[in-house]
Amino acid sequence: MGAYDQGPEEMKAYIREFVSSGLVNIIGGCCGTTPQHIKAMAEAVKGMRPRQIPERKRLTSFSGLEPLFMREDLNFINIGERTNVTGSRKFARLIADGKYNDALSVALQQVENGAQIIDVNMDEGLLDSVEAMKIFLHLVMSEPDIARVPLMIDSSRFEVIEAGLQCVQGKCIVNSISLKEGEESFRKQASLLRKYGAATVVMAFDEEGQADTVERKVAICCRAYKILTEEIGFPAEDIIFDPNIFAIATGIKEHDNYALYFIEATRKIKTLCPGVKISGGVSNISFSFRGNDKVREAMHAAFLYHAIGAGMDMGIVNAGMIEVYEEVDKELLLLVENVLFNRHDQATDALLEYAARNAGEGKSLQKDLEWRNAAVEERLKHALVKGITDFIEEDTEEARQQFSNPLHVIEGPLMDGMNVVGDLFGAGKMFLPQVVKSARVMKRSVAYLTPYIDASKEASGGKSRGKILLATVKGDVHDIGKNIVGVVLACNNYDIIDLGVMVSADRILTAAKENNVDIIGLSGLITPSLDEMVHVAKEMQRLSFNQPLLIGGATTSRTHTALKIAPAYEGPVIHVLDASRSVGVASQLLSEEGNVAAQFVHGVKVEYELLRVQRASVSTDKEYVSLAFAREHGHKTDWQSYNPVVPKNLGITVWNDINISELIPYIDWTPFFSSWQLKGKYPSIFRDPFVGAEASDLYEKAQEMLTEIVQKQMLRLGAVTGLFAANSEGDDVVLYSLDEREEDLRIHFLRQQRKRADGLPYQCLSDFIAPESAGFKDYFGAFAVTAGIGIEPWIEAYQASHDDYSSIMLKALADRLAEALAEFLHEKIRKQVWGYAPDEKLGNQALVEERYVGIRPAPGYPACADHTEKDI
Ligand code: THG
Repeated sequence: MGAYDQGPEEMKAYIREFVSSGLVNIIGGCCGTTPQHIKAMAEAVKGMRPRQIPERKRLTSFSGLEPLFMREDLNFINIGERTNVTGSRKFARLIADGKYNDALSVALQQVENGAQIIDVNMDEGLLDSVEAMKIFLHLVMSEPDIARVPLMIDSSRFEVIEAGLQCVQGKCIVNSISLKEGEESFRKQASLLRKYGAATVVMAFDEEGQADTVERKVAICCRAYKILTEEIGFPAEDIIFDPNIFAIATGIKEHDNYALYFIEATRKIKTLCPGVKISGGVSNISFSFRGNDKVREAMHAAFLYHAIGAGMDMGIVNAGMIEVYEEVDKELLLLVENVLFNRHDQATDALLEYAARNAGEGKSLQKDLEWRNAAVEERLKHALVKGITDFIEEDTEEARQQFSNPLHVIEGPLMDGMNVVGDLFGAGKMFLPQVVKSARVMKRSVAYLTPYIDASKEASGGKSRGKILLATVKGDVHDIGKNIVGVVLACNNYDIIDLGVMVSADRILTAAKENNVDIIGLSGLITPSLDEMVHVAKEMQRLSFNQPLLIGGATTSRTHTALKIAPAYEGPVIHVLDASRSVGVASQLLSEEGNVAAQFVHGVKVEYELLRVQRASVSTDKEYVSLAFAREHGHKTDWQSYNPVVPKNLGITVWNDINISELIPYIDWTPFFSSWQLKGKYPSIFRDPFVGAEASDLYEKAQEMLTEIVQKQMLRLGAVTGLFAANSEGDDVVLYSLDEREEDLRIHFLRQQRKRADGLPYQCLSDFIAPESAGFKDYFGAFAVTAGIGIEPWIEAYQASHDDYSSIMLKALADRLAEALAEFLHEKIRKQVWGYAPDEKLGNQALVEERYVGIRPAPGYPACADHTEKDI
């Protein structure tokens, strides 16, 4: 409470009111507090009880710049192991050479590859570990892309840990303390960590050394748990036990059960020590196979799979190299699990033999085709799951001859295959491009069967699970996401009525009525679509619709849906986060089972109501300043010291002779992957433990299609640029005619009005163009591009051959090419046409990062949010 402007008596009244409202825990005075004020505070609260702090379920939580909450239902947490001088030769060399900045990139790579925490270890004999820890952590803290994740300070020397604790912000994890030097030292260290507010790993060591049996692991952890929670007051959720992962398959018989013991101990500790988490150094397990990454990764994948099942919560891993359990070669997996579970005496030898055999090449072609020897049902299933179209017609024909009814081919092996795909996708083990490829196989097979089915006068296709109407709303032309949802739903046997893009509320609702649809789904990518969706919802209310309304697309959110769309319509309104959720949502909504649908709808209603209440309580009402005030406090440029470069060519240029092949180097690939719902940055996405393989495959297919686009001239480009003399006039920019004598056009920009900190300008793009009063003309450019001319016949052809994969691929590439064309032209303008940066030399990455001089704001985006200016 500020005391300057309040006398003690005034303050007393305030405090009484606040305290009785139950909102205040602690009272204190800041500026201007006098002893009288303090006395008044004491008197004000005399006889009052402190607020009862509500009981909250305590989650394990850590933080970097961002918090990391370990919810019960949360997946396993990856801790990056490579910033460890004993765990990575590369990192060790960089630190030894004092190349700390390069060493930082090791940390960044771990984060980009999915590490949610970074383990830092500087324990090396020749290193001043305290100093190295300090320098490195300080650098990490200044790198927000790394510092956003919590840190794990890894050292067996407590002074290194303490030095580290003094460098980090947020709540980190100490790795580790233990009972190896007895209880007294353990207590002392734990109490100190408590003061620093850190969580800690506790190794299963005691005065006798490392615990290597289940009994000792469990006993030591329980002993530590008792001391920590009962004596030190260390919160259970801040304790992470590490029951020791040791190398197996070492050839020493005593080591053969180490994996089993860890897993068993994990299970026991989790029940005996409520609230704690379990971690371990995963790569330790495979030390015997150093040099054979394939075997090591398989061991890690299998070990994690079973250890997580037993309750392991987190692990120190090489974040870029986690194999998916399901993806491990089955032969290898069996050998690995025989070793992990010590199933027989020859298990290690068998794995060693495999490792020797597979030291060199990957799979042979022959092996790739082995699946062709299986029964036809299996082949169909395999083709579906793997998305292979090569043999689909011949296999379908063979199946058709075997089955008494062609419909049974669909209802049998094809649906079985699609169910596998659906399950894997739903579980996050398969990714969108794979699903779309599977759908292509399905459609090709169904198309082959359809004439036979018609001939046998059966109803066509599987039994429909319901009719869903999809549309991109009026004002929006984006449809890649919506098409994907359509494909995913269609291969789950929903009938899809896709009205395309730019669809008015009226058309949507008329079509919904005519077709008697079960669900209406709206999609949108740009901000104005949100208002249009609200409008559709209102119309549904007015016209007494009752079907569920699904909301999806890049601009949409659960919060917006709950706050703005759902209140407009009494029927169910549900935000669908991405294509993988659409099937789950649709199947619950249309479930005929008991009250599944009613319960689901009720659940969403409650959730959205909660969101609305939360929003209302933390008033997010933004404060705005008046336009006059904002204008007065705009960005001030010293025009007298500015000398605009006169463009070499003023006026309009139509670009007719750009080749698509010239644009390829300008493609920004990251959004391409995100349009396929693969999350990650190009190129590190290729090393992503989850989507890496799929991303590589997708990229390869994209390259093939780009070659085809160039060779067959599938797409034509269109581009117009213009450079004009200009002056600003308030928030407007006036463009002059070519002779620069008269005003030709006026462009209107919006000025920031959201309240900013004192001294910060309320900017408008016009602030960056010289006003007439500067005494000279400034310049302004504009452009429009497309890379989609001639795309329609190709899309139609793909659709006709049931190839959604290629259809989506072509659209996604055309989108990237349009962006690349903008990038390409902007560079031409800077270097040649305007010519203010003739010597600029930037690679693609630097262009993506906008490291050039000048900006390229787009109408509809924050710098000039007004879409209506596009017409001008
Ligand atoms: N428990 C706890 N902390 C730990 C461990 C543990 N910290 C260190 C270690 N064990 C976990 N970290 C690693 C890091 C790397 C490797 C193994 C464990 C590793 N590195 C490759 C190798 O040695 O073959 C190096 C390859 C390279 O140089 O590129 O395997 O158990 N609490």
